[in-house]
Amino acid sequence: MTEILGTLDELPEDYRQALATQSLAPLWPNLRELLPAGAPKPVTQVGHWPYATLLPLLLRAGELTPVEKAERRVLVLSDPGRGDGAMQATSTLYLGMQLLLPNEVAPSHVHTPSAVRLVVEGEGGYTVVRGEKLPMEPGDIVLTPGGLWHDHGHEGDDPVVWLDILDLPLFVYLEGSYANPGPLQDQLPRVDTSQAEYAAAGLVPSRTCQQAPVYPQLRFPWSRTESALRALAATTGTSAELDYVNPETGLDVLPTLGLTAMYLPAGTTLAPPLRSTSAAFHVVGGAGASVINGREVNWTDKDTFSAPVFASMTHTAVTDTFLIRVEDRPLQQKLGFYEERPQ
Ligand code: 1HN
Repeated sequence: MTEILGTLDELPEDYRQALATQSLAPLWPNLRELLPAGAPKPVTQVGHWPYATLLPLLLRAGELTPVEKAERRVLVLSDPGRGDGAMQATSTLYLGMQLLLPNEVAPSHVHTPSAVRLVVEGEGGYTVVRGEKLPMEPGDIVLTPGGLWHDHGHEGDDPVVWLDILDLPLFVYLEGSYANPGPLQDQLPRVDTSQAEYAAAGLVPSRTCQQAPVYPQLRFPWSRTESALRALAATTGTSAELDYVNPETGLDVLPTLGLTAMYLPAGTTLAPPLRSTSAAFHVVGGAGASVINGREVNWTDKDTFSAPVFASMTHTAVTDTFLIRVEDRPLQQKLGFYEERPQ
């Protein structure tokens, strides 16, 4: 693969024209671009969205646009590598910061992409999925897998903000992205039953004939995640990472997206392997710095940052830090090409 391939401008103009009029194109001038040697050449660049600068702009959206006119009031975290206004943060990850004000309702709909809600701040918000009300508190993860109806509401007194993480770019690329609107769901007389059903790791409800639902747990409260991380770290005296999994199968919580909670005690540095996935990180709490492909990102509480595929990374916690990482690893593993390489 070292030989120089022919370029487009070596071809006679009349031939190029003839190809174009027949909707044809020569492969060889584009082959190296399509298949770079040894590793992909990502378009995605490192992104960093400090919450302190994002929040005032999001609150302004709350003044400018009522939720009725927005359906979802969101500022998209747009990949600097793709130019202004890209509706994605990486090749596969859509990230958006959503604002819901007290008493507002974001109407019910269902769509093909899957979503993760990571609650950033505010009390009293909730999401209803398949009729079940799921409370949203800071740090909580709430899933709305593709094909499940969902709407949001807010019973508290202050703005609620959460980070939406979707596999939307993938569905757009597949020409498979669409939604249907519907009436607000009737709410079941119970709130997030999964907290009782999966109260302890290794224990699941007994079932005789009935099969477990495909998505048995849609909410992962931060209080439980934090205590599990602290307990694990206490056994080793170092950092800890926990993957969010389906409690019935042990597999990733969504078909395309993998979620990991990370605890880095003050002073810890992590240097993970290079991974073939792009990634997004949200700072649930703490402060520190990451160096991603040579770029230093100084992050603090509630910031979000992103990394392209095969990025070299170190994360250093200045204060005790909790991060949530999202990757498209489950998708890549299904396609059979997920890879890790030493730094
Ligand atoms: C969506 O369904 C929500 O339900 C938020 O809150 C953001 C961005 C793109 C496509 C669907 C929501 C979204 C979205």
